[in-house]
Amino acid sequence: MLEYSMLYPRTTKSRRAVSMDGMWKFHLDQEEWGEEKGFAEGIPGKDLIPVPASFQDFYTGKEIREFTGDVWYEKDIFVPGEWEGNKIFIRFGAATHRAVVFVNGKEIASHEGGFLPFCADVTEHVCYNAYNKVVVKVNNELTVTNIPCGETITLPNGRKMSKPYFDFFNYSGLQRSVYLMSVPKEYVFDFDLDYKISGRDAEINYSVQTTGEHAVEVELFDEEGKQAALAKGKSGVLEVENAHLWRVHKAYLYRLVIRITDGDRLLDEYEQEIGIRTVEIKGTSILLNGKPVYLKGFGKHEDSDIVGRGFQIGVMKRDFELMKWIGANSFRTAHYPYSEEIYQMADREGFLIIDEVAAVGLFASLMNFMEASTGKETAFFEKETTPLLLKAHKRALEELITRDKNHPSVIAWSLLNEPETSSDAAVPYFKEIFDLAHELDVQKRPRTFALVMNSVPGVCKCYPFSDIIALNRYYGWYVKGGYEISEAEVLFRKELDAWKALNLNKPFLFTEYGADTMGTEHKLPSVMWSQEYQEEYLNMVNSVFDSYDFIKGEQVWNFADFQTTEGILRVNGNKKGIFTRQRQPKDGAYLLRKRWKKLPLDYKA
Ligand code: GCB
Repeated sequence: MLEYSMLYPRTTKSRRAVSMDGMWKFHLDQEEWGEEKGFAEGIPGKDLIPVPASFQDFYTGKEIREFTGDVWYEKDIFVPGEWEGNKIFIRFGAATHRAVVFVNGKEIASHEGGFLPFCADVTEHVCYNAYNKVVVKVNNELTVTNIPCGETITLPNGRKMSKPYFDFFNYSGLQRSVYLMSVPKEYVFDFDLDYKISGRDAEINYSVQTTGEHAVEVELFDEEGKQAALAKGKSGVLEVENAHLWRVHKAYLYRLVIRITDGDRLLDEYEQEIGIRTVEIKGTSILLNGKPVYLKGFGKHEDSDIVGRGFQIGVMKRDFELMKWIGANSFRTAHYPYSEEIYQMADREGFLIIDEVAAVGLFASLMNFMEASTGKETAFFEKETTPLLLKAHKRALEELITRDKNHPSVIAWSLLNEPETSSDAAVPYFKEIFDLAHELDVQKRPRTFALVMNSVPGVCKCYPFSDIIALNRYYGWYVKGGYEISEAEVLFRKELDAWKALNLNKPFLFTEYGADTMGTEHKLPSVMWSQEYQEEYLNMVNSVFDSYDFIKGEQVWNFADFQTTEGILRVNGNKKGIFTRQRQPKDGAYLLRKRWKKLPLDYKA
């Protein structure tokens, strides 16, 4: 069991959550002497930086943008006297990729993994009714023993540099909100929900974990604020008559209130919006509330100008408006768990999420997606360090499922992106990961992983683990692009025919396909990188999708242009966006809009 609660921080009758977002003191530890120089007690300099944000794109010096190593953050926080007697936590939405937290000079907590929350229990270390110094050391080095995978090299000038095994910039820092929290000694730690729909009614099987033994009650309110169900006990059933189901683009959210009581006394209260819906795979269908859905949408990134991967509430709003405009109903959180606020918004807007853990770069190559296109085979899982990677991966998966399991929008778990799947050593690794996801999720949501170009029938040893077969394919871009596109189509269909021949009786989904396109480039006749070519490419793949009944969804790569490491393959970033990085449409957006507005939700049912 996790040692701290993953519940989203909220102020309720019994809890307080105070935002620590804003300007923090900031210092890059170029000399690597932070510990020795006592930064834990206070960092040097006067530089201030916003939290949440990636630190990289604010400054004008390249050595800051490319900095690899430890960066230090500091903030003084006032802890109210009336909180004494409660548990006091500092909760980080994420610290990329690892962090150590110090309070008043003392090391309190550390966390590995850059895209999931953690809490530092500071109860015994703060001074009440006084300011307390919070210092955080954040490290952004990439390794092959943690996810996402990559390397850290040292240049001849002595500077370290990140070499990601993945195609997005290694943005880092305190990229999500930080909260100071007060919760009662006996508090709601976690809860699970599972749904059963029978006719017009629904049953919610629940179980609540608390840190004590007092009585628990659970109450459900509808959108009008009327009580819809009430149950007592740490586990039980909420019976909801005439249940309003959570549906695609027609989300109905109930408010679940969990209380711990001691007679008439309220010990703790926690609440969260939930949606009643079921998810199931039957044959080649993805069923939501028993009805088939066809997924239309995107692989995304958390990425925008200036703040990098930092959570930006305005960018989130714009992204949802664009996704609605274009007729999308789903997205994959490529290639890491996103900020919690994005899942809350998807719950509200009725979007379907394939929730991905940060297991990307599990392929021995600096550009896995490129080398895999050439058919290169590697044995990533045969390294001596693989057991360490597996441990970190399992831990991240546990945190992910614990954090996100109660979002109605989350309909599937993506457990890896483009791993190596051709060696025997991959198989036991996959088994552990897939079994763990099943064990942790009471709803037993479908599990998947995104298959790289060379993971094809006859080569891939791991697709049998997937409940949904998710393909990342670039016929017409990395394979036979431009004037050779007609051959790309032939090869594409040939591969799909080979999958079809296997008769897997499972849904297939395209989790990636796309063509780099400069938002500024028009060319008649088309050339690769022009907007005209993106349209030609999309028309080709769409006609392939329409020819196979077992393909139950299309998520184009990518929603928007995004930053990557510089290099000869990328023009200041990956340009496969249907929208620019500034969230304006390229021509392909209008093409997809026309298609997606027309395709019914139960397309190919
Ligand atoms: C992929 C990767 C994604 C890349 C994309 C591309 O297969 O999963 O991270 O950005 O290809 O554009 O090459």
